[in-house]
Amino acid sequence: MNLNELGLDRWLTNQARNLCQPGQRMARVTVVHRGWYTVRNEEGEVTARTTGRFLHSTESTCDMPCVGDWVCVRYQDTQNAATIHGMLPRKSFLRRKYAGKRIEIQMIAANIDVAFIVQSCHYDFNVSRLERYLVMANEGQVEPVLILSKTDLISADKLEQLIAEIREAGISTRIIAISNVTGSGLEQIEDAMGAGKTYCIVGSSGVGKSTLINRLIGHDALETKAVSDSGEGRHTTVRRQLLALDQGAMLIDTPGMREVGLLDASDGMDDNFDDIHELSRGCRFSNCSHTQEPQCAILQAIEDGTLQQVHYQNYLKLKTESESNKMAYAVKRKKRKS
Ligand SMILES: Nc1nc2c(ncn2[C@@H]2O[C@H](COP(=O)(O)OP(=O)(O)OP(=O)(O)O)[C@@H](O)[C@H]2O)c(=O)[nH]1
Ligand SMILES: [Mg+2]
Ligand SMILES: [Zn+2]
Repeated sequence: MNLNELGLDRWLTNQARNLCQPGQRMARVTVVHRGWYTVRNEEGEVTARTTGRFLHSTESTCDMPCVGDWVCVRYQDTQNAATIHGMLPRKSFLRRKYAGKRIEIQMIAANIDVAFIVQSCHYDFNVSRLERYLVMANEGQVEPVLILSKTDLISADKLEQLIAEIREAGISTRIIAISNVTGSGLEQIEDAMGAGKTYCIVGSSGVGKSTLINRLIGHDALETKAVSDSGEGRHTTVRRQLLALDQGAMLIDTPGMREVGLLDASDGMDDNFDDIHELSRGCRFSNCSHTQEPQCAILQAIEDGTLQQVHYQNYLKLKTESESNKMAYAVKRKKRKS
């Protein structure tokens, strides 16, 4: 595979010009291990470690390479190991707040063209959670596509109902309904994928992300495991990994996410909730909190039934969460610096 087939484009090449020193070559991170990386270039994959100087130049976990990143590496004489000296700016990314109490940004993947956001029709389905993923994708300049998996476990009527629920929430994102068991919908996913483009699959544990990749690759490249009836996932996939398909696209498998916490995602919020954003221009007061003010266009729209209450509540919830995490993060970084 040449570097363009690995996803390198003109923008990234221009970035590399200022960054990669003589003797260094470009490579793409395909796996992040604890303390080391697998990187790939036109000749194949090798093990790589960051140099001390590179480590020293990083300020937060976000500055460390993640899967999908492009890095400047120096290959050792033997050609089977390399050192990472620099990292290119990211064209796009997926990131979230770490799960649990930790107030820190966790990178999921970088330089992604499309996020396949997978929810299972069976137990996992949740429109508010879908909206979180959409905010995450919008924030990182990644095009989202929704995948409803395990359609073999529900009736056609039920599937229609789920899709209607998504549309009623004002989500116009493309939806592909699939079954890894019957194979239905898989050709739509194949058609949606282009050579040299990178696709990242995200969603809860047990929804069939790795199974989908195996089906697209045509053999069991990734481990998958049955889930209990209640849908409790087992977190079978434990690392993010970039794989290349024969047809030329690249796919990143990710471990199931329990939480999609938002931290400083205001751009993603505006994009995803553009209906609310648009409506709010009609409020009488420019600083309207849309809770009790007179002549509030949002409250009016809810009353008229043109804006769904749940959609608006979710907006408020995500906005508050994103902003309060942002503040906590800023305080934490300030403390660390001093
Ligand atoms: N009925 C049905 N089962 C499926 C489908 N896709 C996957 N499964 C099953 O669901 C279970 C979980 O699949 P995985 O592919 O391991 O799920 P995952 O999303 O990769 O899970 P994590 O790696 O834990 O994040 C396996 O037993 C699969 O065989 C589907 O379309 N229909
Ligand atoms: Mg998996
Ligand atoms: Zn208002």
